[in-house]
Amino acid sequence: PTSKPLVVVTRKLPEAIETRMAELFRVQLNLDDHPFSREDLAAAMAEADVLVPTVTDRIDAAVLSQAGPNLRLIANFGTGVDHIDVASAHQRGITVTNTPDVLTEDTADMTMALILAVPRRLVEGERLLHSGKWTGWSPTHMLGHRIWGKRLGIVGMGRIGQAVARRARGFGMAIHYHNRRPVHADIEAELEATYWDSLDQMLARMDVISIHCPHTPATYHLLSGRRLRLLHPTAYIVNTARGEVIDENALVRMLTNGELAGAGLDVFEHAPAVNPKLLAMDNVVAIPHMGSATIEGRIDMGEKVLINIKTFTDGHRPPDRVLPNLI
Ligand code: 8YV
Repeated sequence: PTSKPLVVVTRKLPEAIETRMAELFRVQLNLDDHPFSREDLAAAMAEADVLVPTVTDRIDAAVLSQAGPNLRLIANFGTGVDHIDVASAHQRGITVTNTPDVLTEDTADMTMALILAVPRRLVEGERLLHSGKWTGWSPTHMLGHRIWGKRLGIVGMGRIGQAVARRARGFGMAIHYHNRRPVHADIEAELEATYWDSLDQMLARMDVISIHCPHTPATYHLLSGRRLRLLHPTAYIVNTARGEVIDENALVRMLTNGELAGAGLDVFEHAPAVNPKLLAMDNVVAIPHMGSATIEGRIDMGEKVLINIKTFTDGHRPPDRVLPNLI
């Protein structure tokens, strides 16, 4: 038989996944986990049969133009593919796959943690205790806002949005959502969710907004300055999707001016750069893209990558193909 395909992996993956990958394929691993430069990426593209990138690799048309004749599959380690020019890849006959489903529940958990943490001032309280300045309980000390009985507006009711809705219902929130289309009537009934065709109208009526749409040309700055101003000054905003969906400068301005109650952010428009103003605000909880960061989840993601590569290199259609017209 012909020699095994060469799989180039751009970041360090869980040990068990790398071991299995090395059994199945010829591999070029990144054992010290250095982020790939544009040159590293171009070299990998030129050599590989299969590339396994992550969200930290920008695979645009210029990088894709460096692809060698053997590159047939980009098996992304992650669900979001906004860092990959899927249409250009497709034109070059390169298949793209991702790792959906396995990180839905973990990301929804982290979202719920932020939905609780910001209104209830969890991190602020922890900082106070650590500072040694706590002088004891008082009836009016460190009061936050309850989330029970409040309206949660979900922007993007896909897998993660629905998983957040399920959790939020358990916490007594009323579920509202905006999506390109309403979800299936059974799901709407199960979640007692209210569909808003108009994002603007929904924003004006919510207590908490949580972002769960992908970043695409259509959702870039979907939460523009104009739309953010539709929110109540008492509203909170949470983003575990992609930083680019919110106009971050407008968000910072509004938080600074007290036009919003607070924000819980896992993602940033210019990550890993984070606007220092966000870090200085007590009513902002900012974490470094940890939404899906569980040991179990990373192994599940790696297994998905393995299955996608194996089915593809065996000549079959991989389960998690990303088609350009679906983005
Ligand atoms: C991953 C993510 O950590 O899957 C995604 O879209 O944003 C993260 O959960 C990252 O993408 C890995 O490439």
